[in-house]
Amino acid sequence: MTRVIIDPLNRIEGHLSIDLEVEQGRVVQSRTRGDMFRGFENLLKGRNPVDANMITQRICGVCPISHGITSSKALESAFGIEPTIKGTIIRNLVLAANFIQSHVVHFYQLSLMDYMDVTAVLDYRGKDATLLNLKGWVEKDIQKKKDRPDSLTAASPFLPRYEGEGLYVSDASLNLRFLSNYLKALEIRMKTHRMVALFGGKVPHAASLLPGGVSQKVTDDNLKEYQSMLKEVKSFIEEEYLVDTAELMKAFPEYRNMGAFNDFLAFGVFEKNGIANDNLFGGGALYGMNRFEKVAYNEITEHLKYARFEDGDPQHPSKGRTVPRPEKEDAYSWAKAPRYRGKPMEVGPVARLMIAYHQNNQAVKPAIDRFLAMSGMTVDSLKSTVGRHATRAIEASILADAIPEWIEAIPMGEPSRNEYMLPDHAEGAGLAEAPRGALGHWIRIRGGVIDSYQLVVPTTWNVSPRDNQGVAGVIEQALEGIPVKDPENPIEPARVVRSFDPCLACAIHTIQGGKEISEFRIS
Ligand code: NFE
Ligand code: MG
Repeated sequence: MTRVIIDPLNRIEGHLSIDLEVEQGRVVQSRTRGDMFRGFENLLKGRNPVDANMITQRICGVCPISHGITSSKALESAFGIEPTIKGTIIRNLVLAANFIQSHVVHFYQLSLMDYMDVTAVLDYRGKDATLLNLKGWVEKDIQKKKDRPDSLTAASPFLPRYEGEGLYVSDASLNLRFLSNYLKALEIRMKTHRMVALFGGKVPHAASLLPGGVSQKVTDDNLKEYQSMLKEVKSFIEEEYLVDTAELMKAFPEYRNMGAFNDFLAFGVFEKNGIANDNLFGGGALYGMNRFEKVAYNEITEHLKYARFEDGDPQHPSKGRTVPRPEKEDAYSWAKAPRYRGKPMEVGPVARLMIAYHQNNQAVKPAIDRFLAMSGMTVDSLKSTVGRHATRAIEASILADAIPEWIEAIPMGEPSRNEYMLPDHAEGAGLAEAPRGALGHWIRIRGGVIDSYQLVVPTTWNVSPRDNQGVAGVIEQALEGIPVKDPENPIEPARVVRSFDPCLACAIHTIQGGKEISEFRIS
């Protein structure tokens, strides 16, 4: 048996390590360890309930909009109010731009380096100024490392990397296409951030999201600017992002059967034309593409046996507690283990798209079918390591298509926000989706302040440790059985884990305070 530890797994959000036992070249056991303790659920206690809106966004810089909207929903449900239609559509515009931003950066900046060969640029003989620029820089940086072997890196962040025979794309033109789009994606990310800021007030943490709707005005100017950036973003998605993920699926056929999971959960998101309960992506629990049910929200629990928190029976989040126990025996992760009807469930773009496919959702299924026809893939292949990347591109294209309809439906003369009154005693739940999957916030208000605030976040579902029955989490199960050809260069598990787009900042959302580690003086 060989023990393979990837610690930390880089190019993800937050701190995660992967601990594998490998026998005869295959993973026989895996553990995902969330390695940091934070504390947001606890620091919300005793505060004005509306603070949750701003504080939960600070859990993460990648999906703050989802936290801002989901906490607004939790507060609305506690306050007994609804958001306005106009406010709901504006939230959709902000959230859709944030989804596209998150998906694009995940594929191009965080994942593609597992597949493309950046050194292919050294053989580039064409005239594209950006590629020539990149080539010059890579050459210079590699030379610098040769001249000064003590320098830490050459051509970072592209190198160093896992090495081995045939690990990376060998086709020169595909490598150049990937590389050029890696650079273009940085521009697209900037544009999508601007789209968020137009109606969110700023990025990454939006100021305009409030219970009852939004505080931002809709004007001809901000609408036009948003629409013009959307046009550029949409052509990038259609001409580059969809094609690149299809090419990835073709180039790495072994990954079309690797890292799959079969049970899916989604809470639903993007109210069509701002109408409550009529979502572009519907919610549900789907088992193996055939058994489907509406989500029974009381069936969500969090297990604590292997998490670094005080033990207790599995609890629904409305009754959940977050009491850190760093030294607890057998505990190996700061992530709790969420379960639905006692089972681990994959959340995220694959879950949303598989549920839509199963429901024959006419706003979503045609886009999936178009991708399958263009790429020659099957729907099952989307539930895989390379397929997960494609589902994000498909989702981005669906959003880019849906946004103009929502804009048409904005009731311009109506208010963006309904008023609210702070209740003394109340409970509420906010249920929506973040780029990485189903997101829930549960609040209890006592004496006008927050008595309890619990979040169950997408990555917590996917990266969960074992539950009280010893059943492994989604990523842990997805890793079991996969090959690891070279334990010194464990690229297969890294690819599988990154395909889930984990964000440990979100998953643990709980700050270790008070301990001085070292002192720095900056002069
Ligand atoms: Ni920090 Fe997040 C998303 C949330 S986590 S990125 O998407 O909620 O899984
Ligand atoms: Mg939590």
